[in-house]
Amino acid sequence: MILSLDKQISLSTLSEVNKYIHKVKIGYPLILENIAYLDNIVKLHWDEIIFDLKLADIDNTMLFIASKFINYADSFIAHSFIGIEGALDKLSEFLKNQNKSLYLVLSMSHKGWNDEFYPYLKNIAKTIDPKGFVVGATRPNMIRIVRNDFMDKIIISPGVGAQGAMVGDAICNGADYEIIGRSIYESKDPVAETKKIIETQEVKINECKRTEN
Ligand code: BMP
Repeated sequence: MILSLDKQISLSTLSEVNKYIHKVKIGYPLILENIAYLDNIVKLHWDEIIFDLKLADIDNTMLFIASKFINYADSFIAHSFIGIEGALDKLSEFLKNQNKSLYLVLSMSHKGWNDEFYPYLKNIAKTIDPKGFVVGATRPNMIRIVRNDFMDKIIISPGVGAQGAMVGDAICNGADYEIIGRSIYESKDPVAETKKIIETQEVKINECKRTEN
């Protein structure tokens, strides 16, 4: 699981949650709420800190933004639709030189996203060859398609819980990680909720493995 931390929670709660979840995704809501909080996050024990800045601009601007957070981040998320030349080519090269990774958005979780563009995005993704992709958990069919097209890439999947996708479904369809935010940080007891989600995920994954065999 990846914790999507779009809102500050107490550091004691976060460090408890961090015992169960080892990857965190940070985006503009948290950065704008309290940029100093980032210093506390990096002190915890994460396997990966993903900066979800949805980079979608010309190369110069994206490099400027990514540079600001380079010391906090292991990886960054960018939109793929911006194309290669003068945009993703330079971002990808810059992140490689900094030993950081890149995820590209291939399919979003909200209703209005149009997957008719997927063949175009897929070609960009093939050329850029990032670490992985963001594919919405609300679109199990797209997860299966992306998994089939990119067997060796990491798929991270938001949209679980608050947006309606069921815990475990994205994994059963081929995602590597489910991204969960509000269901955890807005719950009365984020630690208990985290444990509950992990248990549900395990049951679901075992169930779908059994059905596959
Ligand atoms: P939540 O579990 O609270 O719905 O949070 C989901 C997170 O994933 C949010 O940070 C959101 O911006 C992000 N996200 C998403 O919901 N759908 C996408 O297609 C891509 C995202 O990055």
